[in-house]
Amino acid sequence: PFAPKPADKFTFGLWTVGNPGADPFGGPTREKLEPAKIVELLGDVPGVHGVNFHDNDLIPIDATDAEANQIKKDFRKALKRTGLKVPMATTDLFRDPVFKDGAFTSNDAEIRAYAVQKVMRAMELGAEFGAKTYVFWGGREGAESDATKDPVVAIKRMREAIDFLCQYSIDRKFGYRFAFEAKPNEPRGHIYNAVTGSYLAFIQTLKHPEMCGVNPEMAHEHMAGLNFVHQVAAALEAGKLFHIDLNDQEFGRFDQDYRFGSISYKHSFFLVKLLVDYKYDGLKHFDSHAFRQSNYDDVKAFARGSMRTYKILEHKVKQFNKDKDIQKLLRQINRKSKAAEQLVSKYSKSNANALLEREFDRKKLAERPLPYEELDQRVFDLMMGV
Ligand code: DIG
Ligand code: MN
Ligand code: MN
Ligand code: MN
Repeated sequence: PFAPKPADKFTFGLWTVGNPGADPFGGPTREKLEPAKIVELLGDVPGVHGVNFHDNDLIPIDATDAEANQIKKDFRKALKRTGLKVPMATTDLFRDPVFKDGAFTSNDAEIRAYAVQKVMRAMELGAEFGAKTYVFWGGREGAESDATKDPVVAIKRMREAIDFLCQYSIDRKFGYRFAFEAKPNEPRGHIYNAVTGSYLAFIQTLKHPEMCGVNPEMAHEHMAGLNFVHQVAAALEAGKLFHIDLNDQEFGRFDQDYRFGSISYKHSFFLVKLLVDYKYDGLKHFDSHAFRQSNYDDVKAFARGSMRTYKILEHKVKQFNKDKDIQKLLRQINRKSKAAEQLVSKYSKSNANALLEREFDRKKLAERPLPYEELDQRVFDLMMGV
């Protein structure tokens, strides 16, 4: 049981299962694999839907045209052999030193223009492989010292770039939906648009808000000390959950990009419950990587485990939604009142007057039982399989 299938739309980035295990205090512990080899590795893991890439995960920034064509040829062959799709593409606007002070928000107009050009070319590359979702993670859009950049100007520069690129996507008929990914810090001391909510606000100020949504990442909202499920709920409710980066993270740490469900079972359970209850049928991308100690066999176990964990939590959600005790408690804690609901559901002068006249027994209302200890322990039992 818990076997994933392509219809689950689980995806991995070339940079996730291909992560060679380096960290700020140590070099790589795994050999660097060519893109085609990474596709083959994912092909060995049953049930994967697709593989995503940054432009430079696939084509190194200094590759010659001949090298680029060879890489694409090998990559395409591996995709054909494994049946994997390429549903999402994105741009590396963070690794190269030219972006050391930002890309779209750089203080240098030449660099801002170069960043937009780089995205245009990367959108073309993604479209070549059928990607329909384009992610923007502004890893370098930020500051260490606010002496260096006016944060209001930074927002305007970001908007200028995105409005331009939306129009470019429309003109080229790429059919992309843009998904913005927030992160509060790292690698910059502070990153602009720090949380998913910031992007939900930013989208409303764009020329083409309809083609723009968000790509919330669990580790990133947890780094900001937020409840990831509530951030995703806000995106869902706004019809803006265009993509999601699943992983895990200890609160208050650097970006750990742990395997999904490996740290916080409860938050992961309620995230899957939200996606199941609201029938999210989008891509489920594991933006995470195996431990530095793992070899590539264990990386495959990481990929298998990511999807299996999700399927197990899906099964737990079904149990939760069927559990008699839990459902009875949920009915009990939600009190209906036709009269009260009618009054506030639609404003009218008469409703306003009636509401002002209405008597509320505050003391009685405050005494209504809310057996939340009872309820929360049912979740614990469920999670622990007792
Ligand atoms: C980091 O969480 C970012 C980059 O890996 C990439 O740009 C994006 C795509 O999911 N996530
Ligand atoms: Mn130190
Ligand atoms: Mn991350
Ligand atoms: Mn991510």
